[in-house]
Amino acid sequence: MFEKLKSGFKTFVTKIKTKELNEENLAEPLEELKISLVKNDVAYFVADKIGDLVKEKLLGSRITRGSKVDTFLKGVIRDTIKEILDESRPFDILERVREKAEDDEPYIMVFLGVNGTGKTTTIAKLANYFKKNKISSVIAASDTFRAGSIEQLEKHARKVGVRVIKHEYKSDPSSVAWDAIAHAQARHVRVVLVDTAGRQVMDTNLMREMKKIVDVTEPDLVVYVGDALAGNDVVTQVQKFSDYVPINASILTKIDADASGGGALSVSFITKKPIIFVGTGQGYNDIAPFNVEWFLKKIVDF
Ligand SMILES: Nc1nc2c(ncn2[C@@H]2O[C@H](COP(=O)(O)OP(=O)(O)OP(=O)(O)O)[C@@H](O)[C@H]2O)c(=O)[nH]1
Ligand SMILES: [Mg+2]
Repeated sequence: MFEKLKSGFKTFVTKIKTKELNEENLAEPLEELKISLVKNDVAYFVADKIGDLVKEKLLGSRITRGSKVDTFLKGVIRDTIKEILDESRPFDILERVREKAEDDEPYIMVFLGVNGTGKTTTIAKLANYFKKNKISSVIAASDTFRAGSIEQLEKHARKVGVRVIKHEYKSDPSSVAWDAIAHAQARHVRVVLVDTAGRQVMDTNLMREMKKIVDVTEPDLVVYVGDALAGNDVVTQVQKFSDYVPINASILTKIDADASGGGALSVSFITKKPIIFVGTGQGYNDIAPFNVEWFLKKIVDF
């Protein structure tokens, strides 16, 4: 995962051999770096921003005599990525859940996204993750739209060992979510995970339905689930979904199959909201909390 993004940074570092850096000798390597970022799903203006930050940092400091050029360059890249991912946005889901639990209220999460991004699988993974952390959860089968969705969700839930609250197909997804919340409140279940149907932005009926789910449930967290393989499109999708509901966080799935890796940078920078988890495979344990150090290890560790 992320090999291509890493190789773009690596090429940049190997290209620069001198300690005497100036506008002139940086121009070409920087241009190449930007091109490689854009080719690997970093949105154009985010790539530009990265280029500017790297340049500013390189020109603004001197490489001391004893230090190696490549170590210095890697440090600059790390600092730049940290700035783009904005470390001021760390997010600890377990802590948030525990805070609500102190008031004996469930932590409500609604998962949204276009078709097939991995919402239902991610919910099963998170139910499993909470279970491992001794936190109870219940899932609302609020995708009452797609044929087979409820059975698919029940199958996952059975394997993970969590309860699903469901109604009939075609019933109102908000009312399913509402029942799941009532269930959680009555039984002191700590998290409600609301599965919703995949939808396209052009489908205004489904988009309005989504808004209703969020209005009715008043979730603690609205999570956009994006498929890393969709690259730059994920950014466009999140932005369009945000026209209807406030998105508080993202989860990027299928990063195990994503050699480019730029999506994470773009989504985080453009939404100004944290990426809280990444999906790393199809199994229930294939989910990892996303944080800056973890990401840096993948892309600047060469
Ligand atoms: N490799 C890989 N596959 C994943 C990951 N997450 C989900 N998938 C696969 O993606 C496919 C779609 O997953 P679903 O969870 O059904 O997606 P969805 O968003 O609920 O789909 P709809 O409800 O139809 O919109 C399944 O085959 C999953 O196994 C991941 O992190 N890595
Ligand atoms: Mg689904």
